[in-house]
Amino acid sequence: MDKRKFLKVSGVIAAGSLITPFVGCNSSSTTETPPTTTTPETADSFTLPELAYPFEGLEPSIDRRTMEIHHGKHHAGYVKKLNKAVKDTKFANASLEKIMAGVSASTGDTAVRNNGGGHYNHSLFWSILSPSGGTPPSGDLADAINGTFGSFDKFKDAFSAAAKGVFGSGWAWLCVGADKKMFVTSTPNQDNPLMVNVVEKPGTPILGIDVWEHAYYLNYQNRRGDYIGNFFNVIDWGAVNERLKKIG
Ligand code: MN3
Repeated sequence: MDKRKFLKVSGVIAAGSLITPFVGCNSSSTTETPPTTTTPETADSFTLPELAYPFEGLEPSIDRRTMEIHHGKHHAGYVKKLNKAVKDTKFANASLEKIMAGVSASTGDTAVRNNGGGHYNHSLFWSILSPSGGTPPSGDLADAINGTFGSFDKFKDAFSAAAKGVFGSGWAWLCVGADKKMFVTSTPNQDNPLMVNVVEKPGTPILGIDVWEHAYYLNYQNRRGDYIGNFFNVIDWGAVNERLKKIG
């Protein structure tokens, strides 16, 4: 850099440094608080939903420590990574449902697929659990389950078998298909039946169980079957019925 150019550049820097204290003197609050104008592009679209019950509320079926880590670490991690993954992609500013419908099996979508699924699945999971759960379904939901599976016990067997049958990490689901028929299915990892480009049998999930080891290992270790059995003690069938009603 020649001397003349150097002086010109340093002159600009000097001018800039003179302006800053002047603004500070004029309005001290603007120098101490961060800018209030946050652009939508930099805002985190997805946030961790609060639980409607305390961490210990689902005991003894699901223990407090598992809930703390599962919600506060695992789910929070999916939310954080999802916000990062959608940035500057075709999924930026899309709803979670649109993202689920849009992800493909291509490697370019992997981060959005895994973390978007993680956020959707856990949000559903917390919402269908309740400390006062466990009372078997009634009304239209009971009729639909009985009509599809023959009885509530037969549904329970089918759902439990699907949950036990997940090899490694994944989820089992009670879904409603586009034909309005109920079915039980399972998905690996953080996939779910809303991912029409990914799963074999798409549908809208109304009940789901997380069978990743992080969902039960502290309390149940390798006894996944016991965890699945006790999961039925805390299912909020009213919340499941609300999800069924929304499908119409
Ligand atoms: Mn989980």
